[in-house]
Amino acid sequence: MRRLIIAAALCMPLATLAQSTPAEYLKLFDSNGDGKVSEAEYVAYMSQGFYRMDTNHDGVLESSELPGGRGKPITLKEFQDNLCRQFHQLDRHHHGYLNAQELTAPPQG
Ligand SMILES: [Ca+2]
Ligand SMILES: [Ca+2]
Repeated sequence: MRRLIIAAALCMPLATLAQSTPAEYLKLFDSNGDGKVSEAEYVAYMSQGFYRMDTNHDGVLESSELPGGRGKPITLKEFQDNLCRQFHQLDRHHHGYLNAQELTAPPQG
């Protein structure tokens, strides 16, 4: 649970939500332009936050690289596993893709 909170804190791209429409937001993720977001696209986009914070590029966010300089180290694999779980939570219709509405829906507990 704690790890999910950390992952959420790392998801800086969400901040762009405030100044763009759901359709514009979806385009940030939709690298193949088919109008929907696959799991791979979701993970690739959200992983940018990890890469930005991994200042020594070793594939692990150490405590010193985490917000506030504290917390449990997290590997890229753990981070992306969390993103996959988030993707499936957002994919309400379970068709393997997110539309703009699903992508921008508030997370369910
Ligand atoms: Ca796509
Ligand atoms: Ca690192």
